[in-house]
Amino acid sequence: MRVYEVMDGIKKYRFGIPISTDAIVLEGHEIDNGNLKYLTIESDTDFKLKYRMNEGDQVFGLGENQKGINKRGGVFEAYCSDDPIHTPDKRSLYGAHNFLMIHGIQSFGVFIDYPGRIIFDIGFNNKNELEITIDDNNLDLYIIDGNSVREIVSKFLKIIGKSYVPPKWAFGFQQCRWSYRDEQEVEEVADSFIKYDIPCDSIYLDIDYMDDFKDFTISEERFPDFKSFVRKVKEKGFRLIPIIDAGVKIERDYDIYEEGVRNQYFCVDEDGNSFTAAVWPGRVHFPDFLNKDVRKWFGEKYKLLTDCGIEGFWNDMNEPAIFYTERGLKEAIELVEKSKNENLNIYSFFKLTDAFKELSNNDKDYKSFYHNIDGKFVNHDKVHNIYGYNMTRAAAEGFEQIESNKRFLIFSRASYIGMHRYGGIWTGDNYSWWEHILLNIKMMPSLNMCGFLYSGADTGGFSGDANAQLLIRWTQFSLFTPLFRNHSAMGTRKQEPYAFDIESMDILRETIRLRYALLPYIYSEYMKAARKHDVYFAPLLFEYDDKYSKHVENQLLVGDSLMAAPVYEENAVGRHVWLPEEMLLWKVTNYNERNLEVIDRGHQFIDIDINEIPLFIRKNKMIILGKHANSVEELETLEINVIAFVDSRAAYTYYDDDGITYDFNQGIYSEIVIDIEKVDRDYEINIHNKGNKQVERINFDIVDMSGNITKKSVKVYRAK
Ligand code: MIG
Repeated sequence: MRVYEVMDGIKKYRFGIPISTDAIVLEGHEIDNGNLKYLTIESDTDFKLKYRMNEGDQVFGLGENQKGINKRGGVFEAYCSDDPIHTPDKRSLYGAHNFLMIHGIQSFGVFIDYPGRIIFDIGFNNKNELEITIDDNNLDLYIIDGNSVREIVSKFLKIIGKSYVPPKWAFGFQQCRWSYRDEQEVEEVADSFIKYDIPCDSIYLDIDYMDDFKDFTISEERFPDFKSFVRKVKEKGFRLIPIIDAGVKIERDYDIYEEGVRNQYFCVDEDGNSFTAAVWPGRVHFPDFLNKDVRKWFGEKYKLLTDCGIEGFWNDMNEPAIFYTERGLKEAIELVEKSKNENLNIYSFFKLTDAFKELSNNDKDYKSFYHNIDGKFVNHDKVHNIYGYNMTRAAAEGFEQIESNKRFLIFSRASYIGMHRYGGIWTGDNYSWWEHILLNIKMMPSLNMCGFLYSGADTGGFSGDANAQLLIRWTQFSLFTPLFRNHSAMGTRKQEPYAFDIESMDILRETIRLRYALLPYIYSEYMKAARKHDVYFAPLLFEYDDKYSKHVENQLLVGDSLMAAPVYEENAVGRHVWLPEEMLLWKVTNYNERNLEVIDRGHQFIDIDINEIPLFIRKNKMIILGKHANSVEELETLEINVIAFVDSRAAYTYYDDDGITYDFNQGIYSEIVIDIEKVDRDYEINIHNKGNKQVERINFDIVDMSGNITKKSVKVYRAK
């Protein structure tokens, strides 16, 4: 074992010869002291880390996973899985995010940088034991010290590098469905948003836009003149976002397939032949994204679509998902033949049905192919968790070649820490279940702790049928998530915001309008988090250390000023909220109205009708509000509004930039610092406009502890 100091308070322990994942951006230097303090490590051919948890210790992190924000009591497996049924017993979902924190008598963070399978037993087998097990002993272990979870997270976010930043329009509302199949269907969606006057920035193209599910092709039958169509839809105010799948169809004369074979760009089987599996198009090969030449080749292919005016993509099926392989199918069919005319009993019958259920995403298949990493052949199973990561990296590196200073929208289904620098993620195939709103709420801060800021769930649920109430409540939460997208599966009930009754549509319109009105705040908070190694969503305990705040899992801090307490239960007329201090409650039905109410510290039951969105503004904080528009680019921010809850003094830094380039990395952005101080019975307002943003006027609603509202309007002068 070799020990490195990565930065102050972070040590890396290197076991064996790990495969590089590029999760970490800081090298560090080797040191002598290998003291692992309170951890026990057993390592010869495999690896086991043990920690005896104290009573009351909490465990946070692990990104995209089931269960609570506090992971104690659970067992989890890092192995990117295409499993569309997210029931609480599932040990892995699409991402592998191996960072966790213990919060208790001793607080510290652990990151296991290892791209294969890892088991995290967090007091499942033995309630006080944390056990991390790997069937290998080549890995890097990072231990992160800090006095609070917030400090540990922020140190961790420093060593993994800054988050991906999407274009600002990607913070608008987005509409997806599997599938809007052809020009006519896409236009119908666009026209409906226009007709019903509901803001929306993008419409998605799922697999049916392709010709026979072939990556980087377009069905001529359904989209006869794609380029003009992209332009036409854009003129109506929408961007089209096509899907890209990991598997490349095996078909003679399909150029991507031919080039891949010719250059040996695909993963190979035991015999060195391109590995064959079946997904959408039937038989496919998998590009070997772990090979940088392959990344370059595949990344450049996105140009075929960007040349048609496309500015955003989603990368799917990149765990990679496998429907079946010939090996598996052959074995299953043989079993069917053998079972013909048999008197099947409980064992033989289940063996038969399991043979088919286990065809997809089978471990045997994942162990049967190889990557070429710098000339060395590595079994897929050992690097499974960085496959989707590198597909998305290929896309991001491609965009850099295509137009280096332009931000593209890109997000992925599979991921690993490190990928957050290249793109966002969505949380995969959830259901139209109320339980999945709550899961969505709990997952967001965990994802943020692992670096994934640009993320969100399929709002309204992917599988299953949503009713209007579920979609409304879900949208009322998703309006806070950076990726704000309604998506549903083939065969399910229509789920666009206008697909239900008029009253529900009116509520959804107001909800989406609130998102656009709040965008100055949402974008400002996102960008500050991305630039300063911080989170956007946090559990209450990041800011409050009273005994209840430590355990709240259904309220979240959104940026620095807001607390969200969404309704996630069917037919609820309100909900319980824990308030660690007085807060200003703004129940929004229409964001132009200011029905503001001070709520005392303590346990409160808040009435919340179906058309009400509760926003809690923290004490001595403020939010920035513009006016909605039907797309992000049309937002007007010459005049902005501030709602502030001021006991003594509140300050806010309102960040903005051009939203389309990376110029902010060169210091080209604006910050307006707003400072409100209570002086006698009045307020003194100071506005410091740094940078070149044009804001001419700020209108204030300042609320004091007794709920009295003071209105002010201040002219803003440009920076000299
Ligand atoms: O096996 O492209 O998660 O969002 O609509 C399903 C079709 C494949 C899975 C994605 C989902 C997408 C669907 N895809």
